[in-house]
Amino acid sequence: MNNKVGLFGTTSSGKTIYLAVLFEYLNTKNDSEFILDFNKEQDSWIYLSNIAQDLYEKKRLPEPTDRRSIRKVAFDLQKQTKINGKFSIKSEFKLETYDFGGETLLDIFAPDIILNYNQIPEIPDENIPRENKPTEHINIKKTIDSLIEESSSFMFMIDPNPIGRHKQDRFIAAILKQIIETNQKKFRLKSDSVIDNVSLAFVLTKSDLYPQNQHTERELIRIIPQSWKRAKKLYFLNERVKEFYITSLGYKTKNEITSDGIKYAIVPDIIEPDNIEKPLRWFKKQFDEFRK
Ligand SMILES: Nc1nc2c(ncn2[C@@H]2O[C@H](COP(=O)(O)OP(=O)(O)OP(=O)(O)O)[C@@H](O)[C@H]2O)c(=O)[nH]1
Ligand SMILES: [Mg+2]
Repeated sequence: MNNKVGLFGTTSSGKTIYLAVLFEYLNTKNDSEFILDFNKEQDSWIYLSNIAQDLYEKKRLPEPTDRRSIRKVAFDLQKQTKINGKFSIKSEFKLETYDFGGETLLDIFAPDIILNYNQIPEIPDENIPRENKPTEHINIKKTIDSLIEESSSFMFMIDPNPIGRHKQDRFIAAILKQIIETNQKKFRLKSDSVIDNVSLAFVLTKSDLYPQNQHTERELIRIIPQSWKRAKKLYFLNERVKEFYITSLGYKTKNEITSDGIKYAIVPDIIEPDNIEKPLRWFKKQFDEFRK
């Protein structure tokens, strides 16, 4: 089992904020289990530190991730251990994930949307604002295909309050379908066989919106019934599918609604994320177990 994690979620599910908050949290929290190391991944560092700075200092939410952008976000997660009174640092695993614009993913995976990936407009390089420029020009669909092919773990960011509920379920179900087909092909499995070497973390985001109601599994069955069934009952080992709930911005977040009914967060003075390390700890356990 390799340690590449694919991160997916529909637009506005909280992918970018999660990555930026995780970055800040792991860099500043001394009691955290993990230490971040960006050895050779300078671009990821620049990308995340800019978003984190906007969020923590200017209290500004990130813009929706650009349609044409796929940002590789890669870092080492290391662990500090104390042996005979001496601290030493050991690399635990390398996490390589991607920050996609959820709109782009919808274009590719949600069939009712008119635009398909061939039609994503190519915008001349000089018209892309500098700060939004992808680090490299890549074929988005191909990149997603190879991410699915190469990853052993997937993190699905599930919005409790999605812009379109059916769309979110269909979208996650479509990605799961591709994960299933890719792995069945790769390991020459029969079409009804269970895939035993893929881990799936379903992460219910924005738990500050429903602080009283943390029956995560029940919520997932309600919000993404098709996807949950496909993951939990049909194609994957039960112990390799797990649900989490997190808040990146924290329980003190106030939320407002725009005139067209879209909920958005007011960045609180103090950002106190909850549970954001849990999926990572679980992935680490999965990698360790598989190595044995
Ligand atoms: N209440 C609350 N709202 C959140 C939280 N995280 C994200 N949001 C809200 O969700 C919106 C989208 O978050 P992003 O991280 O930009 O979402 P994304 O998945 O990167 O979206 P795309 O880039 O469009 O695919 C934010 O503008 C916030 O209003 C959270 O922890 N709590
Ligand atoms: Mg984003």
